[in-house]
Order: sequence, then C-alpha cells, then structure tokens
Amino acid sequence: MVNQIVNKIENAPFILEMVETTSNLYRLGWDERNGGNISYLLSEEDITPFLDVTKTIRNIPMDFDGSALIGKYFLVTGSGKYFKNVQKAPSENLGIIRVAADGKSVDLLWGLENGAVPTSELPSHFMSHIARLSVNPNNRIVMHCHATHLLAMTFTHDLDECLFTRTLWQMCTECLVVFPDGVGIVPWLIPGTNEIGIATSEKMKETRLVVWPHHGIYGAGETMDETFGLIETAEKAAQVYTIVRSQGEVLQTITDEQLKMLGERFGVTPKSGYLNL
Ligand code: 2HA
Ligand code: ZN
Repeated sequence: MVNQIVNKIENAPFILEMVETTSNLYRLGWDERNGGNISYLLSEEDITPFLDVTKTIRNIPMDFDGSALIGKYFLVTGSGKYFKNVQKAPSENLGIIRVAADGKSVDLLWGLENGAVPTSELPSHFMSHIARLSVNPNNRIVMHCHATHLLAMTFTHDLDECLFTRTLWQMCTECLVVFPDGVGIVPWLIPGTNEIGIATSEKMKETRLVVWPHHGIYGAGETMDETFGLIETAEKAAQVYTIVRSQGEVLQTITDEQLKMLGERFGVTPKSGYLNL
C-alpha cells in the first residue's frame, strides 16, 4: 500500500514553532513590515509524516553555491512576507524547500503559495547554516530580526566586537553565560547580497550572534527556543544599555574579574582576549 499522508502539515510541530516564533517577534516589534527571516533545517523524518517529499511543486533558482546543503530540507519564511501574517496564512508566508541536486536551486515541496519565493536573505541563511554546521552538526536554526535596542546601539556604541560584546556582558549577569563567544559585527553591507552572506557566515564560524550595523541581528542555534532566547538575551542587554545611558553616569558595573568568576561557575569560556585581567 502507498503511504498515506494523514497528518495535516499545519499541525506539524516545526510549523507551529515557526508560527509561534514569527508571531512573538512581530509582537516584540522586532519584525515590522517584511522585516526578519528564519530558516529551520529539517530532517526527512520530520517531514514525511506530513508531506510526500517526492512531489516537487516548482524549482526556484539561487545565484550562489549551496552544494554543501544538497538534499537538505528547510522551512523558511517567504521573501517580502510579513511576520504579522504568518499565523493566519502559514502556507502563503512559509515554505518547505530542499536544496536541489545542482546545488544552485531549491525544490519547493510545500507553501510559498501564489508564486512566492524564499527569504531575500537566503544567501546569508544558507551560508550561515554551512558555517554553523561545520562547528556544530546539531545547528538547525538561523534567525534574523531587527531587534530594536541592538540596532540602536550600532549608532551610539563603538563597533569593535570586543568592546561591544563586553558592554553587553556587563549589562545583565546572565549574558556571558548565554553568549560566551560574544557577538560578531560585519561592516554595513547591502542586505540580500552574497557579500553580506559571506561576511555573516565568516563570523558564524566563531559566534552564534552577528550584528548587522544599522539593520539588525542574526542568531543561530540548535532549536527555535534556544535561538530566540539568544537574541532575546542580547536584545535585553542592549535595552538595559539604552536605559543606563539615558539615566546618566555609570557609577559601577560588573568587573572583568567578576565576569571571569561567572564563566568559571557556569562552565563557559569567555572569548579569549575579551576580558582585561
Ligand atoms: O526580509 O529583514 O534583511 C527583510 C529583511 C532583510
Ligand atoms: Zn533585515
């Protein structure tokens, strides 16, 4: 007997996670209009209870080399789509794609209805997946959003990665524990290009958080919760920084010696050279 797909894909756990996360990002104000994009690496076993993976709806070209991801499945947000609308119409705003055998296109298996295409930031997403998988084979999520206070901080704070990271670490005690590798910062670059994809993915080999000055942030992780939590933690620190600066003079902070003790207690290693000890 041919395998019958009896489960509705709208109830698949990965779709529900995507709907929940895009809705939360929208409500937090970090993904206005078509801002933001998420890609979620899925296994074939995740998908087959819901979808016949032998049926391709259409093929969508890419203008970069995705050979390292051939055969891999991703749930992605659509280009030009609004996170605000994902919940009411998942199949118009999201898509499940598989990197085709040529490494230069993707096969659409579900969603992206009415001719929609994957996120305009597919180069940054795919290149970041390749980079993260090279250091952590369990990485599954790449998430981009316009986190408000982090974005604002790129106007008022030095863009040196060490200084920027240390400020965030100092703002909330948990930060160093959540992102001991700190944040990477790329130069200002045109969004959607292969160039910004290459720059972002280079940073992603060393850290799971990459700031795009005057634009937003990229986060990566093993699960949706972890990745969302990572961005949320950095954004909270940036919010505290904003409030601290508006309150006035800083009278005391967490010292580098205390940050070192914190790392030891929680079994994380702060990025080498970032603490003055
Ligand atoms: O998808 O956020 O960086 C819209 C964007 C581009
Ligand atoms: Zn953006």
